Amino acid sequence: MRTRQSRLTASEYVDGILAGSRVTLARAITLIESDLPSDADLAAEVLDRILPHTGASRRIGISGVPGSGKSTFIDTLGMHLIRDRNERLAVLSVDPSSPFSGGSILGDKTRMERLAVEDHAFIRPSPARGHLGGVARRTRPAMLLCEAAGFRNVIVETVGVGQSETAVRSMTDFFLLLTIAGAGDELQGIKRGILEMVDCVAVNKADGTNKSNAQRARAELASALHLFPASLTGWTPPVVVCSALAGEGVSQIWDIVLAHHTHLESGGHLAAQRREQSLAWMHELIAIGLEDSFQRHPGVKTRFSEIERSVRDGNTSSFAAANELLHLFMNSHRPPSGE
Ligand SMILES: Nc1nc2c(ncn2[C@@H]2O[C@H](COP(=O)(O)OP(=O)(O)OP(=O)(O)O)[C@@H](O)[C@H]2O)c(=O)[nH]1
Ligand SMILES: [Mg+2]
Repeated sequence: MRTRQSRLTASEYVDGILAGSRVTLARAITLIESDLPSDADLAAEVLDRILPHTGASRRIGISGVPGSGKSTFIDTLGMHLIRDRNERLAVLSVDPSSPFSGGSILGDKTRMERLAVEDHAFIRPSPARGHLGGVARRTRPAMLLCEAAGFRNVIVETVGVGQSETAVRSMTDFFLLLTIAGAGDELQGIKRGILEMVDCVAVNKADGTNKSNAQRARAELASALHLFPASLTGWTPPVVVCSALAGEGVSQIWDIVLAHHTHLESGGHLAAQRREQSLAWMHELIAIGLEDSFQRHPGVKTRFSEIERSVRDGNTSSFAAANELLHLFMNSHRPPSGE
């Protein structure tokens, strides 16, 4: 584990990141992921100072159910970007499973074998550990650090469960859903809510005997998406097939990413969307901060399990219970002048 002495100063973090040092970048991400209250100020200062150097990258979210091929896809895409397009990319893998399994179900680095050893790629798992708002608190700042370190493309991978998708969607410019052809109903297993926020859907594993299934799934998804109201920016999400394993269709998907970026920029939507996202981020951080100090509040802590039990046993209404706890919390947070 990292020792206290090894902590850098804010300037050392900032200079290292801006100079493109991967080591400093990795350490800065560790700093912002820290739960230690003593790290919070330093983390905030580093973030503040690198902020003017962010914003130049394409921010891409990729989601899909476990096994849909996200890691394989990112590996193939990343290699294509590095080799054929002279790009550099950072990959942040959000793993909402970590609080429960104690490990990673993303198997992040292992399935990005080629990318993991590339100098022009930076791969980092982003634990969503326990906390609600792990993405807001850890992944989004990590993305900004990667941008400041000069990565012009940041890919945020999230497994298609829970709330992490919405959180990732709200920090990226382009949201790709990777899916696979199932047996029969292609819409099964894809939550409608996700289809409403995609910029592109790719049916992966369109290879071998699965090719025609994938084509059929593509057609079904395309007609389903057709029924959705047009997006505010006027972008129609394309539905395509690809094979991450065979490397087919991946370059075309990157062309879609670029076309979308141009589309957003030309209409002034990119800046507007990012401004809205920044604002939403602030709101979320406030909510998380409040929740956090509520949970840490000594008075609340003392009463919490007792009140929970009382609600479970039917002796106290949820309403009264919440009120009591909130009052406990707020009474010690009143401004000095009082009411
Ligand atoms: N045939 C075929 N298999 C693929 C393709 N892409 C991925 N796979 C296989 O599908 C399995 C899952 O791939 P991953 O890339 O690990 O999928 P993932 O979405 O990252 O999975 P999680 O991280 O567990 O959510 C692996 O065995 C891959 O080799 C593809 O295009 N065609
Ligand atoms: Mg994966």
